[in-house]
Amino acid sequence: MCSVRVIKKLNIMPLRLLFIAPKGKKDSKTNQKPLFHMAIGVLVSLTPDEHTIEIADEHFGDTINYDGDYDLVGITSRTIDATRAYEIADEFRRKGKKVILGGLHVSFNPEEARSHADSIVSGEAENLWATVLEDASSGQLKPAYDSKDFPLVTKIVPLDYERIARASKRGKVDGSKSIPIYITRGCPYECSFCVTPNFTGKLYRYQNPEDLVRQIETAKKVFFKAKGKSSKPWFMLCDENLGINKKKLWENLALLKECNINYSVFFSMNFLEDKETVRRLVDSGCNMVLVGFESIKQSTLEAYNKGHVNSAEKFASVIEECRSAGLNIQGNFLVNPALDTFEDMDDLVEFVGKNHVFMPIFQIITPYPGTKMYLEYKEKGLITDEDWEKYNAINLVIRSEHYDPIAFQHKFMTSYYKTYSWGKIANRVRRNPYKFLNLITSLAFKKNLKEQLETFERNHNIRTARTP
Ligand code: B12
Ligand code: SF4
Repeated sequence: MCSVRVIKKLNIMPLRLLFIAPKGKKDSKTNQKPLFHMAIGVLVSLTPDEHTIEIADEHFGDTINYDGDYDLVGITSRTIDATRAYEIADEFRRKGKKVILGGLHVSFNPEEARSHADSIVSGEAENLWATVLEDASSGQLKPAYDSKDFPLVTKIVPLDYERIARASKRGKVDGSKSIPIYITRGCPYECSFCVTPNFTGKLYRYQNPEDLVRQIETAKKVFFKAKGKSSKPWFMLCDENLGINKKKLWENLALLKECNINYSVFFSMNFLEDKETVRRLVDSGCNMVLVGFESIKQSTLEAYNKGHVNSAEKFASVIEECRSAGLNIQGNFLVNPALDTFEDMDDLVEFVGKNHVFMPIFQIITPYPGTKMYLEYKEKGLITDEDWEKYNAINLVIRSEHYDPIAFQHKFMTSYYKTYSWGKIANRVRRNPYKFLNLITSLAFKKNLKEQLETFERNHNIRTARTP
């Protein structure tokens, strides 16, 4: 066994690798972006030391050096960024460089991606990346790798923050910019609009406690510098749903408390009904929880297979209890032309205003490839547009039977913008904990939404008198 390992090792030629996080033209401008793309962080951490790595992240405006001396260019893809990923891949290939495409979008669209790359990776990289690198260094890169052909991913690879910092162009940040980390992967629920059930969802996995604390301490050392009020680092927990197992959750919250950080996290609503969990979240440094409310109508929640996770009738009281405990709830709401009327959108604006929901996000339902919804809509011919640039959840890409599509989208955008009226921002800041955070995020969203709405109205020749 030992000799096999030695032979394999001898075969490895050190590679110069470039990892790219592309940014689609219609990807959001908000500053709620973590310091690096988690897929790239994982790839860096999986790569054996003999290879050298550079990272280019377009979300931070990094330029891409198409003439750089790279042996292999790895590009990640989410649907919203896929078209741009292909553009970059094509340009590198014109220059004679080897390109490998991976990530959520190409995992579910390998045929589409094939003409843009030398190799396509479908699924999670943890158990296949070493093989890909060995093949690449011996000139035997295969056209496709699928995680299904490798052992199931059951463990979380700790992130190598020191190496990520060396390879990336990001310097140290204060507590107003988030450093990504995750404690768990997966979520056992099966909401029809979500990619997770068909990707990481099947097996819920955890970090080792020692790895978690060590990573946070290293991340602080390489990425954080204290400045004035933001004297604590802010971590974005990129877990899909941290709350699944209460016992483990509480253990992890105790570890986070030891680390003395602020953090935000994705959580489903049902777990926030437990007051002790909320208390422990706050106590461990959580300043905001991103919750997919999706809809304030139970019938719509049922239609998304989320009725057993969310109880619309409890929303208002849970928000109020979290607020009293010192926790902001960021709400994500989906609007669907098949399930929601204009009056429902008015009710939603009223609900968000009345409950002072922190940093509300409205999205038009979007059937992302990889979801149950995508397969269903595709089969029924309900998808009207597969220009992936438009999959930013503020465009209507499905058929709208009851409303004119432009009128529906305009109603959506004006409703969304109304949740950032001056009056609602003032109430939000007055009522919620972390007032400064409420103010700056609201102002950033308001500016962004105003630009998007004005562009939409200009493009569609819509005139309105509006003063929210
Ligand atoms: C954290 C998170 C966010 C954060 C941080 C995003 C960021 N830039 O990192 C915030 C809140 C900002 C965010 C925003 C958005 N998000 Co989001 N987000 C997530 C979440 C919960 C976790 C993402 C994560 O960190 N994953 C961990 C990494 C390691 O996983 P990974 O990227 O899949 O990478 C693995 C493999 O794919 C593979 N791989 C990936 N790239 C490559 C490349 C190569 C070369 C190789 C070999 C392998 C490989 O290996 C990796 C390790 O196994 C996911 C849920 C999910 N299931 O992924 C949703 C998710 C990714 N988000 C989603 C969406 C829709 C969005 C938004 C468009 C929402 C909006 N309207 O604004 C924006 C888009 C912003 C953007 N460009 O990323 C969708 C994407 C669907 C799709 N098909 O693209 C997801 C899947 C949720 C869902 N609804 O199903 N998001
Ligand atoms: S609870 Fe959240 S992460 Fe889990 S399947 Fe539903 S939307 Fe996806």
